[in-house]
Amino acid sequence: MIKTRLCDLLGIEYPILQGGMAWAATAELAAAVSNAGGLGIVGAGNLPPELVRQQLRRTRELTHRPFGANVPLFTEGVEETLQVFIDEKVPVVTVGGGNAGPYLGPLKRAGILVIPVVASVALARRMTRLGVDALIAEGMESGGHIGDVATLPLVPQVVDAVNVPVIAAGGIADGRGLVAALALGAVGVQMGTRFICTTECQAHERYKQAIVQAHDRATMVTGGYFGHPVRSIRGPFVHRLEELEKSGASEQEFLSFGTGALRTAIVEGNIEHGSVMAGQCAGLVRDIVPVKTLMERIVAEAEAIIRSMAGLLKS
Ligand code: TUI
Repeated sequence: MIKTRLCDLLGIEYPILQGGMAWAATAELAAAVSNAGGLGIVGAGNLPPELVRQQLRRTRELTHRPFGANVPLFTEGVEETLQVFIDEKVPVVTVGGGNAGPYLGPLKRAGILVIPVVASVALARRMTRLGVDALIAEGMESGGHIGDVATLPLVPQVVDAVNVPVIAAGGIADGRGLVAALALGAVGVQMGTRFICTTECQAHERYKQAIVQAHDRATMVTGGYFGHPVRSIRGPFVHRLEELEKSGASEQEFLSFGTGALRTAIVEGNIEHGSVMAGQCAGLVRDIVPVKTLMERIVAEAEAIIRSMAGLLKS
């Protein structure tokens, strides 16, 4: 059994969080992850507040265990969404995509555990000074909106810089990734891409298949020129974005082309005209399994690795 202080902090069995992916991280997925001993997280990005409330209530119906909610700070109406988290007494809130500083006070006063996502040591330090409960250090191997430092160097630098528990994210999809994260000083992992390929995830079958069929170099980053780098699986939509970027399109033109594209791919299954956001670990994902099977597999693999590594120590 792998236990870390993250398990005590969050009241969970395994040190595994599920990323709060907009449109993909619904109540069904979050509850399945929490019921399997991890921390399921409802993704509220781009959802109207009433739908967020409904999703949170549905999660509570499906699990009695702790769960979380996530909203990217760059989304419209973020304050309203955070108020719904407070009203619905969500136990844990993760926030990424910017500086969470201005939003921490109300969440903390409501007794919520707040875990910002950071992509740099500087922001990690700033967040810690403001009194966060833990941090997610997310490397640029991740899908969707990313920073520019990879997980392997980012996590230990954040661990060295702060005195709160650090959760590693980006490029992690199996027991090997979990052990690697613990070796870097993290107290647990957050996985997004891997959890899309589960039976409980409501993403369209074509989106899941795009991940299963992806190889090591299947993803690419667009939007870096405009300061909004996003990683997704290569395809017609991403190549059009790349052309727009190269042709010197305005930021407005670029962003309007992308609006709604994630929903188009995840909900409608239109992976030609939609944005198939996924991390570099898509190449490691080979099957679609129930969440419980996946969690047990990851933990068993990690335990076996830790045991076998102990054998490397020769006296
Ligand atoms: O938030 C994410 N990843 C996401 S959110 C998302 S939703 C969406 N995207 C596009 C269109 C519509 C919906 C898809 N992927 N990850 C957390 C994350 N945060 N990654 C990187 C960061 C980050 C980057 C810079 C956090 C803070 C930051 O700080 C800037 C500063 O002020 O220092």
